[in-house]
Amino acid sequence: MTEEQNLELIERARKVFSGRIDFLLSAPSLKFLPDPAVAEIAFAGRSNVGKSSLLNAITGRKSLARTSVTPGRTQELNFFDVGGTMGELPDFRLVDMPGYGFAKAPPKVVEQWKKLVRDFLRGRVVLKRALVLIDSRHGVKPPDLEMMEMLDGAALSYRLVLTKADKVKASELDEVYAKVVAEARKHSAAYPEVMITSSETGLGIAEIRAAVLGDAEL
Ligand SMILES: Nc1nc2c(ncn2[C@@H]2O[C@H](COP(=O)(O)OP(=O)(O)OP(=O)(O)O)[C@@H](O)[C@H]2O)c(=O)[nH]1
Ligand SMILES: [Mg+2]
Repeated sequence: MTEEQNLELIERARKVFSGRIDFLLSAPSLKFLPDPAVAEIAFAGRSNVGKSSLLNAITGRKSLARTSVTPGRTQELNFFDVGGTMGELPDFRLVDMPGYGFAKAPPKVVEQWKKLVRDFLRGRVVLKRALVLIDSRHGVKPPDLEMMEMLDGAALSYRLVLTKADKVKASELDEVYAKVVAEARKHSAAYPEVMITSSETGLGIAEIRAAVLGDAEL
């Protein structure tokens, strides 16, 4: 993509995400999923990594997706319609998912979330991409690797996105970024480019918005 095309996509994404966005439904299990009618982009990552916050930052709405300081806030698959006019199908959908790797929830509940997320990611035909969020303070952890390997196996391509970049010093960020880029190279379904974001400061949000729109239009 040329610089000009990239700027054009960023501008178009700004417009799309400042238009209609509506919460559609919350699916506690696969039988409650909406009809697979339009493209979907899913937000995955460990509990508390900032999935719901990133979704809010991308859509420019403070509390569209519910966030919390307590890990385990999002417990269902939450669907958001982006674009489209009233009474018509949206242009595409964003899916906010429960986090993985949360040790404090009862094991049965953790197992249930894990199954829901896996089955969705593996079997959803309209899913174009997953975003796998990685905390800038922690880098790639074993549960992230497990998720990445699962996505490689399912051949669902994904973008690695560093979150909470505002929480670390520039030198630390450089270091974790280099490590995550090196990890991305080892995974067949991972994008080689790693994105850096902060939902707090807005860093990288315009770029990820453009990436999401580009992915949804594939
Ligand atoms: N400083 C800072 N804090 C953030 C950022 N993104 C999220 N947070 C905080 O991190 C906490 C968790 O954010 P959520 O968006 O709820 O995380 P989640 O990944 O959706 O969590 P679960 O739904 O529990 O899996 C909240 O207190 C957010 O305010 C960020 O970019 N910078
Ligand atoms: Mg959440």
